[in-house]
Amino acid sequence: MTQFDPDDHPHRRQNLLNGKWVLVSPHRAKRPWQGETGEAVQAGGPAYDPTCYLCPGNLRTGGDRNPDYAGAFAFDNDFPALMPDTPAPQSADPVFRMEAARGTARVICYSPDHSRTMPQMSLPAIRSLIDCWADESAALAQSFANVAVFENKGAMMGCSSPHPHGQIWASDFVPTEVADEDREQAAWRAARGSVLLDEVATRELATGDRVVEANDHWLAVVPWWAVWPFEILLIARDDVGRIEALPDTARDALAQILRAITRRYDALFGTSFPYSMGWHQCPGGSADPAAWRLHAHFNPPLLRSATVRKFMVGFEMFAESQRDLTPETAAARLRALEIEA
Ligand code: H2U
Ligand code: ZN
Repeated sequence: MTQFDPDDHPHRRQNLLNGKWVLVSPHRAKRPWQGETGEAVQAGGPAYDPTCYLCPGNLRTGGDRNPDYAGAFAFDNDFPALMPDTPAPQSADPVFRMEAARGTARVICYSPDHSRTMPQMSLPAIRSLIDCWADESAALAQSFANVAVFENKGAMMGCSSPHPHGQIWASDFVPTEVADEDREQAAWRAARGSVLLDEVATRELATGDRVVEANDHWLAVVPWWAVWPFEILLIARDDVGRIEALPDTARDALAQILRAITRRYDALFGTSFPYSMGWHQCPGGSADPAAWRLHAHFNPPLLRSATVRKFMVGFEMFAESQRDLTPETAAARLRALEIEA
């Protein structure tokens, strides 16, 4: 029997944040690199688009007019998935289970500039977005158990407009992914007495194998358990569980690392890199708020070029997530790119 080699032999890794496993099949990544290039999506174009629903001064589909905003700007989604005053369903059937779902949805324009996505925004402009996230998160937490801050970027990820924007869905229930992470982080602290993501950060910094970017307040890694080819986990190094708890210094450092991460992404395949990004923060009614560490997930679909994406089908859909490229190789490729600081 030959000795186990993580770069060659199929193995499984566990995501300690949600308990799920991923199958890593690294030998498959050794098949020849085709260097395939498709039609890359380039950012840019005019700073103002008179037909855009999100540009300053324009009319939205719901009939409201956007103000002449200067920094980040948040408004109530004209087509919210959740509403605060929905009646509760009545169902006692154990087969057809349902429960009430109430909440609210907001849209955040990242900047008045239609043409710039995060990697092209200035650091003060990204800081304005971070402050907007924090203010929205604090205000919505007054009324709702969970505040989900996220961004769909690029048409490939279902983003509906090139104008840089994200969303917030606040709910009176704790959604599945957050509930899983709440359970697993609480269980880790109960068993080991430490904060799970603090342990992860310490180890990742020590080995460096999966580190993409780091500063005094943040660490960006392709996590040990990454499912998407170039997935990134952005971990707060301060002991904070929520966005609004971030001190000024951590917010400035966050602007810096967000820009660096997204610049690396754009540089990887020479395209405006699509992803879905979401923050995870301690929900109301958490099993153990002290076990939480604020973090963001970047789940990008691209695998080999600006157009060749990873499909979560077949084995991934019916059995378990699977990847060919190891997280270590993905991190090394992202790290090796030349970007402007
Ligand atoms: P996505 O690009 O991630 O779909 O986000 C855009 C959101 O903006 C979407 O939820 C809302 C859509 O409902 N929207 C408005 O609320 N008003 C508009 O005029 C356009 C889009
Ligand atoms: Zn616009």
